[in-house]
Amino acid sequence: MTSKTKTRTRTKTASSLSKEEHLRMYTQMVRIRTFEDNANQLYLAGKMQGLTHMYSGEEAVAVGICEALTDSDRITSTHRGHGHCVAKGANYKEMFCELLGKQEGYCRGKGGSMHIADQSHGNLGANAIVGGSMGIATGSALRAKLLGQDDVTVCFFGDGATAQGLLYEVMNMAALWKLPVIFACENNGYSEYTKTEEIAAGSITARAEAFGIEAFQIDGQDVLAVNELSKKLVARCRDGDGPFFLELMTYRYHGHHVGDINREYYRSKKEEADWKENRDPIIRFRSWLVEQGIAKEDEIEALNAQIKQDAKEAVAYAEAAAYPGLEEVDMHVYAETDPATLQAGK
Ligand SMILES: Cc1ncc(C[n+]2csc(CCOP(=O)(O)OP(=O)(O)O)c2C)c(N)n1
Repeated sequence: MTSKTKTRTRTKTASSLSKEEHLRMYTQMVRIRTFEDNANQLYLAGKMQGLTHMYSGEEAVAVGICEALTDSDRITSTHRGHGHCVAKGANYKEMFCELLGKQEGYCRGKGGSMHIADQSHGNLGANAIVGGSMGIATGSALRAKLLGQDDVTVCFFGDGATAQGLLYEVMNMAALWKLPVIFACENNGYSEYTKTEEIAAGSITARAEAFGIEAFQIDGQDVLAVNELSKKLVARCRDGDGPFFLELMTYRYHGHHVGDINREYYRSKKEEADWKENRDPIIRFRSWLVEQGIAKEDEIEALNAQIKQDAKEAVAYAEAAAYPGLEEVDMHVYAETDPATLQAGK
């Protein structure tokens, strides 16, 4: 049965969350932006190996969804994964150590930006393969169902990843088996250097509806709207009512990756300025918090300053931290096996 796409925009009424919950959402969004600013500086200073894909501009998506989850719930992430990692509860120190290839990083420095994982908070990992985590997320949801556990898995991916056949295999299984998984498509308008409408025919939500999956399109720059809807869908997943599909309309401020500087051949400066000036998720939420009398400007400035300081200290810590020893080269790469057992075919 096909359900109609529901478009969600938040009404400007007061939210039912506590001051603490509101400020936590604000803090988490600023922590993502600040992490990214520092990661960009590390890259530009030649201190970070490899590339990184910035999440700035998309913070309300990761935070709105992850604030609806607990540590027992799982997420899978993408090549643009810093935002998901921070939003799911990761620490700056282990994250910066990971980006710089240091032993104290979440993956002992071997994953870097595009393979960062934080199992302690249920982040099953970023993935450099576009769409590559869709099977992992659906498998995680199948595990929960088979074991009778009530955790939910959120699968983050970009609009470009809807071109991957795997999505259609896993949506079919998830729908047939009523798995507790939420497919969260971050539609930032581009797949590398190509506009979404040039690579994706028809409607993105209709793809999920074809499998009988309830699908929603939502303003991904409105953290409260994303959080409100996510909480409802997570609760319904726990009740066996999953899966669901979300298309979150958002925008990335930087280039596709940190090296993508001259972008005018595929998108205009005017367009970038419009999103930054008029639709920024942090500025919007900050203004709303002040307007509603939930926080004062000086309180917000103090939070911003604290986050900046935390990042500065974590970067200094990571820069001074040790690299893994040579003896770690094949650690966590090969499974421990007993040759005698293997030979016996057991
Ligand atoms: C299987 C695969 N094909 C191609 C690439 C190269 N690639 C990296 S990111 C990207 C675009 C992804 O676009 P989207 O899914 O919309 O995510 P966004 O970068 O916009 O967040 C491509 C094609 C890849 N990493 N993996």
